[in-house]
Amino acid sequence: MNHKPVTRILVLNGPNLGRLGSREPEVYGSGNLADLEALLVESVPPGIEIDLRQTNDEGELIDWLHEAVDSATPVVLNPAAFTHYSYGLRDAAALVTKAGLPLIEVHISNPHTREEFRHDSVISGVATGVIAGFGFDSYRLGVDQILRARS
Ligand code: DHK
Repeated sequence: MNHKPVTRILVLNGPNLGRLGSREPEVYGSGNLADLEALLVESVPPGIEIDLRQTNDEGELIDWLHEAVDSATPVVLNPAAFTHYSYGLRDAAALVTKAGLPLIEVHISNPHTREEFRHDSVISGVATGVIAGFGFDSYRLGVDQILRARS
């Protein structure tokens, strides 16, 4: 396991999550990424940095997971649509957890109540845990769990 003290948490967001606030608000709520960042920053104790990022690019998301490994930084990951088919992202997520770092998969909605193609996650099998269906609180619960579990 990795015993570096937690000072920063990477909160990584996949495709189309940059449109939060205007994208299907009945599913994803009315808050945008800046609102999510503010919620998380205010929920963590002093000395913990929330490093929230979003990309529509699979390769960039994979690079950020490599960066998490190299810097021993825990991850909260909303893979968005990549959840359902990206084996490249899965392999990168496995690098994080095999390095002994937590990687919490989160979803704003509960994909199991939605279309069939959303029922499968190729990420869950290599994640530390999965939180879905609680809106932005899914992220907050993920961050809380990383902080509770730190040694
Ligand atoms: C976000 C997406 O963009 C979808 O592709 C996933 C996930 C669900 C969410 O609920 O956060 O299917």
